[in-house]
Amino acid sequence: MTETTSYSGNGLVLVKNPHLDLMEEDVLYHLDLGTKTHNLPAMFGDIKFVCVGGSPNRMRAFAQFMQQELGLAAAGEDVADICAGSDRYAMYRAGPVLSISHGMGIPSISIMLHELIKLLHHAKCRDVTIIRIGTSGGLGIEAGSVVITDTAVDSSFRPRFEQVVLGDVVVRSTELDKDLAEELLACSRDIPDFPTLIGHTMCTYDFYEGQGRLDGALCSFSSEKKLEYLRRAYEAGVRNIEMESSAFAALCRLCGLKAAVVCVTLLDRLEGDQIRASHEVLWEYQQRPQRLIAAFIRKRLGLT
Ligand code: R2B
Ligand code: URA
Repeated sequence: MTETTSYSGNGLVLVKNPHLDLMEEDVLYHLDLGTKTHNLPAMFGDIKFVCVGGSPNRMRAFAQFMQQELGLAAAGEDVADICAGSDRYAMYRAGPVLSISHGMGIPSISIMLHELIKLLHHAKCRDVTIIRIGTSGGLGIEAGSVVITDTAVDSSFRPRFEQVVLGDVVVRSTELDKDLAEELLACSRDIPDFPTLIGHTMCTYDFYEGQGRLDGALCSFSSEKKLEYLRRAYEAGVRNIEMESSAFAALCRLCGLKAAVVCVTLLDRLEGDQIRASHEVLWEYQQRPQRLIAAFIRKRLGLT
C-alpha cells in the first residue's frame, strides 16, 4: 500500500488521525507537554521555523546561536529546556525558532516527530518550515561539505520509507521540498567557507553493517564488496549517509510541512570508516549547517 501526499491550503499542519478529535486530552508524553497542562497556542502559536538535530547539546547551542543571530540575546546567554521534565528530548526556543533534539535513528526521530507535529497542530501554527540539521558520512565529496537532501533513499537507493502498520508494510514517499532545497543552496552562496551541494541522502537502520563499515563488532563482507556498494550508491546519486532522513521526509510530507535536511559530512566513506578528525575540527564542521540555517532564517525574516 502506498500513501499519497496532501497539502493544506491554509498553512496549518495536517494531522491525519480522526481519533485525535475524540480525545479529551492529548498527553505528549516524551516531550512532557499536554493539551490540558499547557496552553500550547500561547506557548508555540507564533513558531515559524523548527530545527531538529540528534544531540541535545547541539540543539541548545543552536538555539543560543539563533538568539544572537536574531538580536534577541547576547553571546553565551542561556536558554531554558522546555522539555526539562522529560529526559528523552530537549527543546529550546529563540524567537520564532524552535530547536529540538531527536536522538539517533528512525525510531527515536519518529516518536519525537509524531509528538512535535501534534504540538504544532494543537498550537495552530501556520506556515512552518522544518529543517533537520545533522551529521553524516560523505560519498566522494570532501569532508566538511554540507549536503542539502533532495530525496532520501533507502539502502537499496529507492526513494521510499517503509512503515509497518498492524503488520502490513505501508510505503511512503521520501521526497523533500525542491524549492526549499534550492532556496537553501542559494543562501549557501553567501557563505564561501565550505562547499554545499544538493544530492540524495541514503538513510540506514544502522551505523556499522548498515552503512557498509568494516569496523563494527560484526562484519561479513570484504573491503572490495564494501567499496563496490558505496560506488553503486554514488552512481545512484547518493552524496551522504545518515540515519533519520527517510522517516523525517515521509512524516513531514504527509503532514503538509515544508521540510529540508541539511547535513555536514564528517568523512569521505570512500576513504575510510573511522571518524578521526579532532574535536575542534568536528565542532567547526557541526557549526556549518547551523550557519547556513541562520543565514536562511535571517533572510526569510528580512534581517539581511
Ligand atoms: C548521523 O549521525 C548519527 C550517527 O553517528 C546518526 O544520528 C546520524 O543520522
Ligand atoms: N553519521 C552517520 O550516520 N554516518 C557517518 O558516517 C557519520 C555520521
